[in-house]
Amino acid sequence: MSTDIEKFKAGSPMASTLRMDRMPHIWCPGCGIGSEVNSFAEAVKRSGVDPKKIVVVSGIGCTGRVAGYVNFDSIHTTHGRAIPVATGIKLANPELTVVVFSGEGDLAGIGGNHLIHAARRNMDLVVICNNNFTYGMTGGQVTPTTPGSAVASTTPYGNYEYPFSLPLLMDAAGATYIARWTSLHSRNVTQSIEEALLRKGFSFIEVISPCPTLYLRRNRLGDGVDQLQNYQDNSILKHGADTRETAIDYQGKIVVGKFVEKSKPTYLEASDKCCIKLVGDDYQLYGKTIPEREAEEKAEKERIAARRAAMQAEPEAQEETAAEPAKAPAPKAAAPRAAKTKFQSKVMPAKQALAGTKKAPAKKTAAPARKAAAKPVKKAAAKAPARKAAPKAKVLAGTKKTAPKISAKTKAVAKPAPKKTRNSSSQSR
Ligand SMILES: Cc1ncc(C[n+]2csc(CCOP(=O)(O)OP(=O)(O)O)c2C)c(N)n1
Ligand code: SF4
Ligand SMILES: [Mg+2]
Repeated sequence: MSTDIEKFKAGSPMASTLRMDRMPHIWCPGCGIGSEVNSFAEAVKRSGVDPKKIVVVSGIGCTGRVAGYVNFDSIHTTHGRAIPVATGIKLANPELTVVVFSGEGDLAGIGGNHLIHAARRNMDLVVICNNNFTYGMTGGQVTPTTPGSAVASTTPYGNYEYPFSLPLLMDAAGATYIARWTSLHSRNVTQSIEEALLRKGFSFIEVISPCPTLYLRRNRLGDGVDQLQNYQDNSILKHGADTRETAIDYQGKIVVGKFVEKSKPTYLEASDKCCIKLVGDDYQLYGKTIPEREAEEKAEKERIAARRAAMQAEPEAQEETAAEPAKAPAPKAAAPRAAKTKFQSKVMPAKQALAGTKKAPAKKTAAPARKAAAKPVKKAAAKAPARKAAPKAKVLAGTKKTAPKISAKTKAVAKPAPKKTRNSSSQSR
C-alpha cells in the first residue's frame, strides 16, 4: 500500500536533486531550512551547472544536515570547518562548483575566522547561510547574530551582546556578491543562488529563517507561520543598500535584496597571475596551461548555456501537455489567487508568493485549500503582536499547529518527522 510519503517521493520534481531515500527529513515543522533546500535544488536545476561538478559542504548544526539530503557529492564536516574544507576542494579541483550551506553559528561563530578570510581572498565559493538567530541543534544558545534583547538559553534575561550584521561583515571582508532574503522570499533565494552558481568569486547569501522550536518558542513569537508574517510585514527591499544599514533589531525591519555584486580576480586567478610572472607562459596547474584551462572553461560555459536553454524550454512543453487533458477547468477564470491574503509579498509578484502550484488541473481543488490555509494566517497575525506572551497552549502546541497551515506537499514530508528530529540530531553534535 502506498503511503503519502511514498507518493511524494515518487512525484517530487526535486527527486533528481534531493535524496528522496533520506526523506522524511529531520527538520521541525515550520523550520525555514527545508524551503531553502528547495530553493537551492531549484537554483541548481535552473543554472544548468553540471550536477556532477557540484559539491555541497556543510558544517555541524541543523542546517549542517543539508549535506545529507542533496543528491550531489557532499560532505558534512566538523563544526565551523565547512569553509576550509570547501576551499581545499576548490583548490584541489578548480573545475568544481563548491557550495557551502550552513548555519550562522557554524559560519560566523566558531567558523568566523575562516569566513572572513575566504571573503578577503575572493575564494570562488557559494556560501548559503541559514540565519535563525540561534544555535538550533544544541538547544537555542545565543549566536553572533541574535538580536539585542532576544531570549536564548544562555541569555535568559535577554541578549546584551552586539550582534553582527552578516552583509556588513562580508562587505568589509571583501565578498564580491552579497544578498539577503528571508525564507519567505523563496523565489528570490532561488534567483540569488542561481546567480551565485554562475559567477566567479566569493558569493554570500544570507537567509533569515524561523526556528520555531527554540528561538520562536523561547521568545513567545508563535510558530513558523507567524514569523513568516513578521517577515512579510517587516521586509524592506533595497537592492544595492549600504551594508552599514542592514542591522536587524529584535523583530524589527529586515533590509533584503542584492547588496553587492562586483568583479575582481579570484584567489586562483590572482595566484595564476603571480605564477606566470615567476614561471612564464609554461606555467601549469594540475597539468594544464592557462590557455588550456580557459578553453575548457569556455566549452563548459557553452554546455551550461545549452542546458539552461533546454531547461527554459521544458516548463513550456510540460504546460502544453498538462493543458490538454484539462480543457474544461478554464484555469484563468478559476484563479482568484489566494495570494490576496496578507502573505502576498511586497517584494514578489502575487503568483510567486509561497510556492504556488502551477498545474492547471490542481486549480479547482488547490484554490480552496490555499484559502483554508490563509485563514489561520490572518488569525495568527492578529493574535501575535511581537513579544506579547502567546497563550500557553499555543506555545506548547506550536509545532502541531503549524502542520495544517503548510502546503499539502510539505505536509507529506513533515508529518512523520517531529519525534525523530531532536533525537537523530543529537547523534552528530
Ligand atoms: C567544536 C564543536 N563545538 C561545539 C559543537 C556543538 N554544536 C553543534 S551544532 C552547534 C551550533 C550550530 O548552530 P548553527 O550553525 O546556527 O546551526 P543551526 O542548528 O541553528 O542550524 C554547536 C555549538 C560541536 N559540534 N563542535
Ligand atoms: S531546532 Fe530549529 S533550526 Fe533545528 S530543525 Fe528545529 S526549527 Fe529548524
Ligand atoms: Mg543557527
